Amino acid sequence: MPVDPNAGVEITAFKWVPPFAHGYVKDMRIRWALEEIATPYRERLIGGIFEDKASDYLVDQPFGQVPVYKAEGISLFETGSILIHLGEKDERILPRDALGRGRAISWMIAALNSVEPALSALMLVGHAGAEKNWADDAKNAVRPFAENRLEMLSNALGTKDWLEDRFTIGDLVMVDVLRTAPEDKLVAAHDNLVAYVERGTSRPAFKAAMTAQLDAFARNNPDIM
Ligand SMILES: N[C@@H](CCC(=O)N[C@@H](CS)C(=O)NCC(=O)O)C(=O)O
Repeated sequence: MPVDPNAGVEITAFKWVPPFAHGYVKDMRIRWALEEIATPYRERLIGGIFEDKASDYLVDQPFGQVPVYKAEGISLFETGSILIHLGEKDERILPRDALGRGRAISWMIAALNSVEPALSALMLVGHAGAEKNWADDAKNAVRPFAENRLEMLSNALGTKDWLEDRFTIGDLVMVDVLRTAPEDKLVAAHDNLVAYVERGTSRPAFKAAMTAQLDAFARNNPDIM
């Protein structure tokens, strides 16, 4: 279990988020990667998701978001950038050969840039449009876009265990994106994607990361857990 208050690596996370977000805040992706490479880290917990962020935090993360990663005099924001950095340190999550490395990064960017936006659009319409008369029209407009992305992803994965020939940061982010899909029937329409998410979230490193995020909320919000 690599959470260690004396560790040289620091990541930021929120002290509090609404219960529906427990286990889904994006520091999960960094916790998961650090577990995969057995690297201890300490947590720096910042104000809750709806609180104003201290202006000094904006130096570390210009948008006031989590996570931020700090170690060895380096401060990084954006999960994708942090994951490449960690991958460069440890081949367990990023192959050393140029092709393998490039393909893993391609898949990670595909997860962040091609798949997640389609799912986020649907989720945002769902939240913003709750009980509004335009919500169904908006969802109907956005949903085929998300469905198409998942269909193409399912075809690319085929019968493989992982997107390439082994687990990489590309799978780590893709699995995390898919498990947060806003509507059950989206991923569930593809047996291979369901199995892929199950495969990823069954990894001991994912489970340890989940435990660590939930523990941090429980420790800091004992009254509302
Ligand atoms: N593109 C950023 C997104 C990070 C992100 O969305 N963080 C959320 C928590 S899951 C956050 O901090 N939300 C609060 C906000 O945007 O003000 C990354 O990948 O690091």
